[in-house]
Amino acid sequence: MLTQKSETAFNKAKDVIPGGVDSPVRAFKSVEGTPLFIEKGEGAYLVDVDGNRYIDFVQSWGPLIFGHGDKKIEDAVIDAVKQGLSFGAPTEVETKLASEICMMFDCMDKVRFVSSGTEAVMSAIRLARGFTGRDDIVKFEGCYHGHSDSLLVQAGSGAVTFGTPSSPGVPADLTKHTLLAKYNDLESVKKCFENSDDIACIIIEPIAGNMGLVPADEIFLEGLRTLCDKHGALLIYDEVMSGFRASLKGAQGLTAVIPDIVTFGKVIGGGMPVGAFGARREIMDKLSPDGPVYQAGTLSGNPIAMNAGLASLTKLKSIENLYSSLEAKAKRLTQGLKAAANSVGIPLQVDVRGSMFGFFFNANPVKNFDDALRSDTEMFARFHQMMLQEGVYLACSQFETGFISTEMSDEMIDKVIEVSQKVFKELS
Ligand code: KE4
Repeated sequence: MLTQKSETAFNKAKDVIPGGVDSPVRAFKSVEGTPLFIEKGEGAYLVDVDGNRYIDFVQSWGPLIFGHGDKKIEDAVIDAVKQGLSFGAPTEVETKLASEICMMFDCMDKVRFVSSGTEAVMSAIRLARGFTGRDDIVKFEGCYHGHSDSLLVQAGSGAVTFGTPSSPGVPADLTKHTLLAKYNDLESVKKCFENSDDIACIIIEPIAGNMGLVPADEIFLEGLRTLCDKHGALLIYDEVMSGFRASLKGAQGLTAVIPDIVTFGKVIGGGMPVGAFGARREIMDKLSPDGPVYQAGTLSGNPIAMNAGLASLTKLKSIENLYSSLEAKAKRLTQGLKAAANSVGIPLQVDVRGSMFGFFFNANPVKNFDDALRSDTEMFARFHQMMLQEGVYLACSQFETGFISTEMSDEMIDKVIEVSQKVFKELS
């Protein structure tokens, strides 16, 4: 693939945007080569400024479950734009989307919209602290919940890719309230409750996607629920990534353990900037203007984004067996990659949850962040670069998750597997 125009564009971008990107993971720092500048998306494909086409397993890091240029979502946005871009006043479409979401989750009577996953999680933490009157929170090594100060501690995703899990600029005075536990390790969580009687909440990605794909064990989630009930803390599921991706109900479609607060993002906006957080009435009514916990946003519930989200959600609900067919494709891909790698002696751990898939260059199963860090990131970087040369656009970090969209056919998946056979052979 010739990528001269991307290289030129990247050099220009670096003059006026830090690192040339508006979000660090896009800089390709943990893999080789120059980030591609994208001209357009078409169904399952991306087209870069040099005219190269790639099958897109990133889908804007999750939102585009229907691929690029979905007609229903596009039409909803175009119709909404004709009414005006933003009013800073309530609109009925916000109520419609809120009702659609609340009726899907037993734990949710109300939901509030914001403009990003970071904002949703930051607000959920403040709400949990306000509701319980406590200051400490428990998070897990390797989980990423956006870049608000309290949570940028031993984060996954971009932060760990750069090997700077706890970012400069975050006051120690703040992060002393953030207790770290080990994913899938209940003893480490019990220790947090021994060390603090001021824990407002536990926040977890119930299906971790920011250390690579690492699902929580059911017995582990049950243990978290029991600990929260015993100590009067709230359980927050961060489903910004897994929401509407692992199943129609996200992780909650796959576990019997019910959280107190849920956060969303990505798919819920259909590709537009949307985040959300919801809970039962007694918790949500603590929020301003009815309650004392302040939270606000100029473009929160923006009608264009709401219409995109509503079109996305309506379509998700209308397709029979949507997630079983997406999961079948995720399994087809990962089993094919595993067989191709193993056939030349390269160990590969793979896993799927609905339309989410992950793989680790690792000889052992990955159950937590320490396991994930033992993966061969050098091998990952070379694999990523060689697959890109063959027109396959994978997440540019070992500590991310891949996605299947409805626009991907078995033939496309089989072609990717065929390409990987060649690449693994060269790598071995
Ligand atoms: P945003 O603020 O990026 O919309 O959402 C933050 C967030 C919160 N919670 C979870 C579980 C998330 O995965 C994210 C964001 N995910 C990353 C990709 N792993 C976004 C990509 C990026 O940072 O550019």
